[in-house]
Amino acid sequence: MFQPELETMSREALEALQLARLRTQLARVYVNVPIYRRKFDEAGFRPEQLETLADLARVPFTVKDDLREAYPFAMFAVPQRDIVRVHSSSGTTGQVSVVGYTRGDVERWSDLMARTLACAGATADDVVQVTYGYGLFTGGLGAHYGSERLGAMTIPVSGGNTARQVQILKDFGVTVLACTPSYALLIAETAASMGIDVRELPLKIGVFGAEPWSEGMRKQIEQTMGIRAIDIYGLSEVMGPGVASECVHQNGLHVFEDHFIIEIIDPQTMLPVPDGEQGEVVFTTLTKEGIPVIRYRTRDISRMVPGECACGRTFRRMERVTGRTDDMLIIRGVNVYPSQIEQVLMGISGVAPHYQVVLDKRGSMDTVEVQVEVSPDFEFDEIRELEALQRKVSGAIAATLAVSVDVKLVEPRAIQRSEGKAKRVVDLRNKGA
Ligand code: DLL
Repeated sequence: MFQPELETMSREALEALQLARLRTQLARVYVNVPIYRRKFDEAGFRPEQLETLADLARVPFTVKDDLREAYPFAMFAVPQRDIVRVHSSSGTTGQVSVVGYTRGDVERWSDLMARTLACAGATADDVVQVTYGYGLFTGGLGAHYGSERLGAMTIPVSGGNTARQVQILKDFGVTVLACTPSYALLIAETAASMGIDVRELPLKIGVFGAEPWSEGMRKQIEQTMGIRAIDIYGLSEVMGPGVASECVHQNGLHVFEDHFIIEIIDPQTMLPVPDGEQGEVVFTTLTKEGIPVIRYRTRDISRMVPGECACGRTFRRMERVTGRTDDMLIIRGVNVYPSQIEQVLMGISGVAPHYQVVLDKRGSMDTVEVQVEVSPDFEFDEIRELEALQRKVSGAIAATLAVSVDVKLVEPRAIQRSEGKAKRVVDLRNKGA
């Protein structure tokens, strides 16, 4: 563990720490951030009314639109001269949210990312290839600072140029790869085409995140690369990567609760769900100075994992994020996340882990088509086998998700590869508009 005294704190001590930090944080944002003052006033809440952690339920939520309206800097809680770094969310539509870090924030973030890497089993002896993008995206610099803080040899490659990624992986004796899970697959695929078997390289750990991925995808990556693949989670608005991470037991992601309070709510009623049930993840930052967020609705769907973890960390665990409420498809009344479709596909031999869900319109009817590549060794010209495989895939989706969708098998490499976050849903419904 990178900070064992903090990571194994008793729940009692942890909750006392959270309460003290929460009080300070609420008082600070009330004084320094007009948007929070207005929201608290409208809700009739004053920071000094917070007596227990449960009182947090009385504090208004913060949503993405608050940050968008505050674009670029209106939610910063410190004078601009105290900000030493800016990142932004990777929002593809509309205004992005901009986040600012004080020197102290960068310090704490580095610690939390060192914690994340240690959680994954990395030490100062490791060689870490940082393949998350460097830039406004938080992935690259976040992992970079954490790796240096851990004392590992850090290779700042950033994303892209996949053949070079493979070369470095091999030549530099890389032991830890940090990138999105979908890019890890592309790296493995590219290595194979270069005649390199990743399983024979020193690589042993992957710290993968920034997009939803299924257990099936994990197995696939672990087998193809001969590594342990660890799920790491975070978001720019809350800090970047380093909010929660799996440990080597790979059973839920430990939320770094000394810095973040997690709540799971029902997105319709906005009330907490019963313990262990699925809902929208909400975070409150306890130590962030630049841009603290209070009860920030992430739109990510998860649930808390009950029980203690064998690793000894006392931080509670959240289950892998299934998807975002924005990405949820409603197919003939059934709610489906792309990652659930992925999980089904991963269990079928003959198809490759490359897929896209295409939404379109036929007349006034919405249509959903799952496009998935057949495995490279599959005979694409064998029409009968192709049809059989197609029936198998749609049958498996219908059986598991209780919804029937059109399935189109495509040739190997027909689905566009991504060097960062994979695009799983393609929406063609308004293409003419
Ligand atoms: O993706 C931060 C990050 C970088 C996390 C590198 C992990 C590794 P954003 O670009 O702001 O920040 O996107 C945040 O990505 O709300 C989730 O929807 C999704 N996401 C992040 N990690 C995971 C994960 C970074 N492990 C948004 N599983 C979040 C599923 C994830 N979804």
